[in-house]
Amino acid sequence: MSTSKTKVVQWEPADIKDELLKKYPPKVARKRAKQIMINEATESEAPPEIVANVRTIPGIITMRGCTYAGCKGVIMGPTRDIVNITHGPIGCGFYSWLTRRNQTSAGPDGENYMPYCFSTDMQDQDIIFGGEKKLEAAIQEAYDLFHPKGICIFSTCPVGLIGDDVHAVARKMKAKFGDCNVFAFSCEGYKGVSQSAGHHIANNQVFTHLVGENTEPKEGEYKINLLGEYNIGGDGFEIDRIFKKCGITNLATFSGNSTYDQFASAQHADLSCVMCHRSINYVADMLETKYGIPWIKVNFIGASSTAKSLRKIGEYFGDKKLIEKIEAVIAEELPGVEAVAADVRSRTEGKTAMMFVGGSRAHHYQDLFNEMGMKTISAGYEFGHRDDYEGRAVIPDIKVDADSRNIEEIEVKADETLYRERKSPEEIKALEESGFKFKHYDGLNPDMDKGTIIVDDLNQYEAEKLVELMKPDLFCAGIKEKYSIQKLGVPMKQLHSYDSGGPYAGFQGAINFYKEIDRLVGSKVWSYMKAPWQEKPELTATFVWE
Ligand code: CFM
Repeated sequence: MSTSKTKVVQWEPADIKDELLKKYPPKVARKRAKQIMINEATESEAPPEIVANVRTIPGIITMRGCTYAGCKGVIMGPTRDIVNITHGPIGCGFYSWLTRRNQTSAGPDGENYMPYCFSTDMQDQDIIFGGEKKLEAAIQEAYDLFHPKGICIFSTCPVGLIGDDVHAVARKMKAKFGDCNVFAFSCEGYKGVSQSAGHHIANNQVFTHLVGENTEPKEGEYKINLLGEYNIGGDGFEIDRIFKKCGITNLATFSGNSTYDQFASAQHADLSCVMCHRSINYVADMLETKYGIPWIKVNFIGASSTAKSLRKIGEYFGDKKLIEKIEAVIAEELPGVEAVAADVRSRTEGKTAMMFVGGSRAHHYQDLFNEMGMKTISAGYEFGHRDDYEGRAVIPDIKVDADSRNIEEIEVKADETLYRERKSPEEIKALEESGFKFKHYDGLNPDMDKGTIIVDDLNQYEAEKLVELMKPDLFCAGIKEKYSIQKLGVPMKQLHSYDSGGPYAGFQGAINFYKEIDRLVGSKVWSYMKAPWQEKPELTATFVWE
């Protein structure tokens, strides 16, 4: 494998696809071919169909995580004042303990259980005789020690296999305590094809057991909820700083730096702003159906996207005072960001990046790279669905398979007492006629150039092959990919945990990002490195027959 950084220009996208598939047995190649596409989408044409959100082929080293990770780690993990108990062997709890860099502020009450790792630590005998008693004891112990507002129970794979009824235990304990909301999640790791199923399971339960509980009205002007922002590396702090400056009241973030009460009060907001639609768009729909809160898509990754999203919020409320304030904030913040962008651009212009992250960042981060003059030549999601690639309009055409049917869709209807119309149908219509889009997001494909390579559920082998063939100046993914990519001589940036950096959202975040990427793509250190097997590529061995 070459570590030279010269670009290989002779590769056509179709050749690259063939190269990626060449090593596979025919059946595997046929399956993967439907998840590797040469982008043909343009803004005017419908993007071609991609196969997404299907099981990873056994034997392939996927980048994906499990359903438990999506439920416990992603959605519920960032809420500080709920005790999250993993019901299962200790490894699941341990490896989901503070590994996602979702930051939190302990708040004035200091009620913060995030530094703790709660687990029932199941042993062989619990698997054989059942773990419900142990779970009950763990819930009791957590209650006695902390008296939290809420306790959540997360099922790991063995719990589903042996059939412990976690929901019955939760109901029993909730009734016993009277002042602590206990509920459980059937989020066994194998439950869905990826962590995406875990998001859905978590959000359904939060919506059923928590949202709407606090009926006391909330103070503040221009009340919104921010859905799908998880405060990785402090992103949520930066977004909240900007909201505050604009005079926008963010009642509840789902779920970065959130509290029990934020979820419980979310129905008081007048607008839901959806950041990572992959993990939560159905909650925005449910909030609208049940409480009458309209929703819009926002993106605070990238300075221009941040400005655009703020303006969209201003337009929705339609209040002159807010619109002027937002313009003043943009006028104050943007020039500083643009100055840094212009400076780094002199070095980063024309450089290339690849991005294989989760279910929304592989799209959102392209805005930041565009601002630096960098091109994304290949990208994809680990667990995105077709709408994340092709846009929300394809949702009615998405085939429901056995795996997606496995994840409950909850039915909601307008709440008799809490439903309140935020805008009249005429007001909504007038906004839409002026080009304002509710409930809408575009996919990744139409935003990428023709001929770029889009790969769903990229795996270890394909990642290395892509890097070897296309030699990007930067590769973005997660910790599992980091070192193998660096060993190929290419700088690697983690876009899940941000390595140790961040925030990258909002205006200040964009500055952080430009500077860091400038340093990374300007550094030659990885290309000087040779792994031992690159110097002596072959190990020889012989069979000894006796
Ligand atoms: Fe949404 Fe996320 Fe993402 Fe996601 Fe994630 Fe994450 Fe992600 Mo890692 S909720 S889909 S499950 S933006 S943990 S904060 S970085 S894969 S792209």
